[in-house]
Amino acid sequence: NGHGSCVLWFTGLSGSGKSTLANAVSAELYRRGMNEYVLDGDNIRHGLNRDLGFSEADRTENIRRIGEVAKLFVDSGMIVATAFISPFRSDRDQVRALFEEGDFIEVFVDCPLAECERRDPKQLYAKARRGEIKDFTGIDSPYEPPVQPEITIHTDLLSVEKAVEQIFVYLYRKNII
Ligand code: GGZ
Repeated sequence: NGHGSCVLWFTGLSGSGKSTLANAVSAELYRRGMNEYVLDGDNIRHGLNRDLGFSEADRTENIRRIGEVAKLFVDSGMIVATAFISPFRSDRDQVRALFEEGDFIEVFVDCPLAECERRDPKQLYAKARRGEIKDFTGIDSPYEPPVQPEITIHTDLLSVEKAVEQIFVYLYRKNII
């Protein structure tokens, strides 16, 4: 769009590293004096979207609203990083359609389920396996990986620093920063 704003749309399983990466990229952008912001569960699911749960319909509405908010940020000239599972390909494609070509950058945070489950920082996978949480992504709710993401990050193989570098290489190459 010529003024260096875009959305970095991180998608991947719970525990794959979306929030960690979104926050690390955002911190580096800030360090370089750029206008950046992170949308994640903390500031969206606890606020604007606190009426939504994890049914298929609620996830779709969650992503739709986040897409609209991300668009407002991009219109205002910011680089916005979003960190949501966004498990459904059609939902992500509908968000993509809100943006000009090149402004929507889908970042697939590709980490094997087994590794996410091994990390399990909040013990949510363990709860899902015991049936204490229903419709948990990767266990009894689907995750549809992107077909042609702009960026794929293998967080089981890369340090956070290397992953951030990979994203910055992309942003440079596309003249966004
Ligand atoms: C997936 C769930 C669920 C279910 C609660 N399925 O690891 P977390 O805790 O911090 O990240 C997960 C977060 C997912 O919310 P999103 O808004 O990203 O999901 S979506 O894009 O699908 O709408 C997890 C927690 O919420 N969580 N229940 N059933 N994740």
